[in-house]
Amino acid sequence: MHLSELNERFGVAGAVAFEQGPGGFARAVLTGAGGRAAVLLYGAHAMEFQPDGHRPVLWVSRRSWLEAGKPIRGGVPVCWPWFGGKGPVAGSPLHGFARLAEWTVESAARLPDGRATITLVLRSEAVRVPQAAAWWPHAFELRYTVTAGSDLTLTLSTRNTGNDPFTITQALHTYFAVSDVRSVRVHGLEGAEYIDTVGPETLRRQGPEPVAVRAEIDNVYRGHTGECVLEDAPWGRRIRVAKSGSRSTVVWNPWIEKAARMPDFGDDEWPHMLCIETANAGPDDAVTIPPAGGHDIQTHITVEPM
Ligand code: TA6
Repeated sequence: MHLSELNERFGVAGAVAFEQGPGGFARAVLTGAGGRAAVLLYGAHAMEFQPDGHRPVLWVSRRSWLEAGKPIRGGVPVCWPWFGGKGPVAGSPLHGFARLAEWTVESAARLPDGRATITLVLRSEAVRVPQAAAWWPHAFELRYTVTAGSDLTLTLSTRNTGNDPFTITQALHTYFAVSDVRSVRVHGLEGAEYIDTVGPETLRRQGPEPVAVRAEIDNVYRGHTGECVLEDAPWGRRIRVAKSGSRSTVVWNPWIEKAARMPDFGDDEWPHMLCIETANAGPDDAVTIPPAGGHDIQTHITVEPM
């Protein structure tokens, strides 16, 4: 749908507007009371969130691909119907295909509390990602609601519209902008069991201290349903990451060598981001959805001064 038609059908004066975004992708700009956000229709990819009076909250690589069919490095990738490289067949894309698909707008509004909201939809019959139906021969309907004000709420609803159950893993793979990843701490994971996926997968347990980053980190905290707090003292802010419908949290920073190996990640960018991902990363927390059943996963991001 062209931008003019999107604005005519779904635009909300002062709250929701559609414009051409990076890479030429159509994007919705949400202007709520207390903050703004931007989300591409491509991949339902949230690219920006900025509460009034704060620095940008999401990070996007300056080297990110911005082409249909390629993943965007940064923002909030919607990882579905599988997390990581656990696709059903060899060669299926990392973190699933929902982030590679063109979503459509279902509704947009200004809420009574002043937040701006948009709901995007992806139905199995409308997926134009080559081979998606071969990777994932199930009928489904996804709804993704982005609501922005001084906080940001992202909700991914999966519905099984077919006749057989299917099992998903998933993540809202949020890339947070930080002053310097070596100076931040992540609270809320103390004592949690996690799989360290750097090198051979190793089961470990977080001590009583908050998570600090001193090297490449790629931890899948299992059975974790609570809130994380990203404390960024140099920038004088705390970012709260609350969630629901998620039983794992992933913390990732590629550090020096891995960043240098990634063509869509600037060699000098690794100190400025940290992923805290609201996930069901599997296999212990994979979600089986029966016909006509559904599952919602939500992340709720708020920023406060330290
Ligand atoms: O969530 C961590 C991770 O699986 C890392 O191992 C790394 O591969 C990263 O995701 C890549 O995520 P992206 O969404 O940028 O493709």
